[in-house]
Amino acid sequence: MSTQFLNTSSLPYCKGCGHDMIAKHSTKAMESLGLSALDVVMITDIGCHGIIDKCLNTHTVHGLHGRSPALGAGISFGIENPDKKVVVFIGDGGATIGLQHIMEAARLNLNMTIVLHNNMLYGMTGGQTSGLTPKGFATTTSYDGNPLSGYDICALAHTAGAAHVSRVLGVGDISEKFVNAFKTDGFSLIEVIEICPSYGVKLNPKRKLTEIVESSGREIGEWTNQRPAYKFTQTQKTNDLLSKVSTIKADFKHNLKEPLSVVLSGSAGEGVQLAAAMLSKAAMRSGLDVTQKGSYPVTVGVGFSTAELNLSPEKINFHGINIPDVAIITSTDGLNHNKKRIGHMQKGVLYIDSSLEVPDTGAEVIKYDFRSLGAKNAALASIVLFAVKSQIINHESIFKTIEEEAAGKKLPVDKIKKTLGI
Ligand SMILES: Cc1ncc(C[n+]2csc(CCOP(=O)(O)OP(=O)(O)O)c2C)c(N)n1
Ligand code: SF4
Repeated sequence: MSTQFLNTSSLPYCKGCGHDMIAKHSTKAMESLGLSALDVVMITDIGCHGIIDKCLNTHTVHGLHGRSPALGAGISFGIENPDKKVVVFIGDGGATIGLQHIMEAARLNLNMTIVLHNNMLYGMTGGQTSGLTPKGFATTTSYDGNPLSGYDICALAHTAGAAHVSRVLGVGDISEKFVNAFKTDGFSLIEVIEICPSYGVKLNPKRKLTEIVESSGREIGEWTNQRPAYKFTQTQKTNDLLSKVSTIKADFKHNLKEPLSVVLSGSAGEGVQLAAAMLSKAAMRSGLDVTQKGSYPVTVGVGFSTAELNLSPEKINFHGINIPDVAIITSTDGLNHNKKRIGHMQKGVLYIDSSLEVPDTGAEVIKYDFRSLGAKNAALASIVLFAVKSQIINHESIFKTIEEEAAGKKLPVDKIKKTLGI
């Protein structure tokens, strides 16, 4: 296993960027603690500091802006081996955006370290003020100096309950400061005050880091809380979530030679998603692989309801559907929601309620009066008709699925059988 954490000494930052020194000294600290690269999960955030990922030999995860502490927390919860380390790299911008995530990790005293790259502005997007920009520090959104004080993140994390918090000037070899943070049992945060030459230096010429920190009323130092690190105490653990997923035994056969995409669409409240689920499960018990995705407005009781299904004799690696092979439309809402892509169908089949005007399409059109069975039964009737006409799966597999999976829902199976003559 590699004991070297960085795979290059030429890091991808602008010349003189404080991030360079943090990357080198923090990884030097990990090496000096005898950690091996694969003992460490590094979670990086959005921002210039985050482009370090590719230079690390550790496990790396790149988070959304401000969310790397939440990812770190999740990983920390899941790690049982105390010899593994969770280290989060974040900028002052990300720390502002995700402040609550940092506070929660500190409050719980989770086993993880946050390395806060405080260059006092948003580097990657052009030098804007962040919530940690000190009072008086000039940025591209406050040329005359920030009129407000930045958050004192060390005080916040300390009062939230962090085991170890430190504020360090990014000058000289600070690897020992990192050692103190990394060897903490519980939550540690190390705020390194550093500078971005591209914006910070240009906008604040001749200012020294020490003077910037002092004039903003902040102290360099470390603060501790004597309290135990968070321990996961839940007694009934689920080790493998997949083991809880029931498997469907294939007790029917299918006639599908290649993947088929199906869009079923009608109106909200008319059982479209349930019918799609019955079709999915019937296809699965016929030995097919299936994906199902539902979409409907946030106001779930009105408007369209669309289900997108992929049925395949092989493993499905991509579940997106642009132009479907089969469209099944049971109401005006469903038609309006899918008119455009039905118009793009050059082949395939459109099953459509006979009350609807058939749009221009290259698909074969099969009309049926699904709604004559009642609006709430139209979607179910349509998938049965699809099974009967296409012969891809045996329609009996749908009735068997309903019997086993939706018995309590009193679906009108007999009525559908009678109407369709099966
Ligand atoms: C939620 C969110 N808001 C804004 C952005 C745009 N954005 C990308 S990088 C960045 C600045 C990053 O600054 P900082 O976190 O201090 O890191 P630095 O670039 O200084 O290392 C911003 C605002 C984003 N990606 N996500
Ligand atoms: S823009 Fe600033 S923070 Fe980003 S790499 Fe360059 S010097 Fe560093």
